Amino acid sequence: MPHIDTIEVIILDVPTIRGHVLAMTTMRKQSFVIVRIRFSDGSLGTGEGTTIGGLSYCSESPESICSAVHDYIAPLLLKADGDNPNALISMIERSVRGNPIARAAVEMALWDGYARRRNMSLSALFGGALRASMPVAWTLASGAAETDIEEAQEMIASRRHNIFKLKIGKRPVRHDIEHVAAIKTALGDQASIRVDVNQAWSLTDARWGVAGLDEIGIDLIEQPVAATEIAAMAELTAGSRVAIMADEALSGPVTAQKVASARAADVFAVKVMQSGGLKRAQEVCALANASGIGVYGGTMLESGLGTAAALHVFACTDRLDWGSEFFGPLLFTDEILQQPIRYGDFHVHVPLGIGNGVELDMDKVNFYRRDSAICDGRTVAKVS
Ligand code: MUC
Ligand code: MG
Repeated sequence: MPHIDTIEVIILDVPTIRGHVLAMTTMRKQSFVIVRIRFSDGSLGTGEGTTIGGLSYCSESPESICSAVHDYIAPLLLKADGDNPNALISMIERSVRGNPIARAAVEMALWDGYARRRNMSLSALFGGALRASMPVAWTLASGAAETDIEEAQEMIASRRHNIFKLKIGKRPVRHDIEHVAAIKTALGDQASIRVDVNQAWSLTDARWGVAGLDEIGIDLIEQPVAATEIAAMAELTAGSRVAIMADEALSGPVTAQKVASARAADVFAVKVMQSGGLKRAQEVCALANASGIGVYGGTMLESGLGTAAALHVFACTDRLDWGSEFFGPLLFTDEILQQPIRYGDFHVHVPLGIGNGVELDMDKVNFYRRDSAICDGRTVAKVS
C-alpha cells in the first residue's frame, strides 16, 4: 500500500498572449497552483487548481488555494493510503468546506498517481474513452471588435477554431449587442458564435439582451445573470429560443441538481475546478444527461496540466453536445509541459499516455514559480 509521503504546492505566474477582457477583470497573466503528491513507492501524482483574475471570478484565489492545500488538506493526507482515492475524497469533503478548486487540485493529483501506478491513462481508469478528440472553442476577448474579427479569421483559416465565445457584460447592453453583431456579420456562417456575460446583467438587461442576441443569430448565451438568480435563469431559459448555459451557477452536483430541477439552463458548462474535482464533474455531467440538459466542457483557463486531466474526463462523458473550450494552454506566452497538448482540425486531442498523459517541464516550472510550500509532516516551510 503506497502511502502519501509529501505534498508540494507551487504557484506559477505565466503572462497571457494579450489582455483577456472579461466583465469583471482584464487578465494579463494567469496563476496556476500546481500540486505534486509523492507516494512511498516513489510514484508521483500531479494536479492543478486554477481560478481567474484573483478573487474577481469566485471566492478562491491562487493564494487561498495554496493555503487550503498546504495548511488544511495536506496534513489530512500524510501517511494515508494513496490507493483509495474515493476514501480520500470523502475524507477531504468531510473536513474542508467550500474550496472546490483546492480540493480539485489535490484530487487530480491523487487520480493521476493512482492511474500511473496501474500503468493506465485517466480515461482508461474512468472506464474508457468515447472520443479521442473534441471540438474546441476559442474566446474572443481582446476588447476590440476589429482585433477579435482578425483573430477569428486567422483561427478559421488555420483550422484551429470555428466556435467562438465572446466575452460581454462590461459595456452597456446596447453596445455589447453592436459588438457581437459586428463580429457575427464579419464571420457569417463560418463559425458558431456564443457569448458569456459572466453574471453581469440584471434580469431586465437580460430580457432584452437575450432577444437582441437571438435576432443576430447567436447560438448560446452563458450565465447572463448572477449565479444565485436561479429563478431569473429559469425565466430566461423558458422564454428564449437561444440556448441558455449555466456556468458560475454550478459548483458541483448539489447545485447542478438545483439548477436542473428548476429548468434554469439548457446547457451546463461543466468545469472540473468549479465542480470540486474530476469525480464530481463526472457526476454533474451525469445529472445533465439524466435531465435532458446539454453538456459543454468548460475551463478556468488552466495550463496544459489541468486541461489534460479535464480532457480525459470529457473523453468519457456519454454526451458532449456543445463541444468544449479547452484552449487554456494557447492563451499563455509559454508552455509548461514537455509535450504540448495537440490542437488541429478544430479539435483538441486527448493526450495519450499514462495518468493525465502529460509531463511538466520542470525548468519552466522553476522559471515561473512565485512561491512554493512542502508538507511532509516535518516541514511546513514556505520556500520562495
Ligand atoms: C468563463 O467564465 O467561462 C472560460 C473561457 C474564458 O475565456 O474564460 C473562462 C471563464
Ligand atoms: Mg463562463
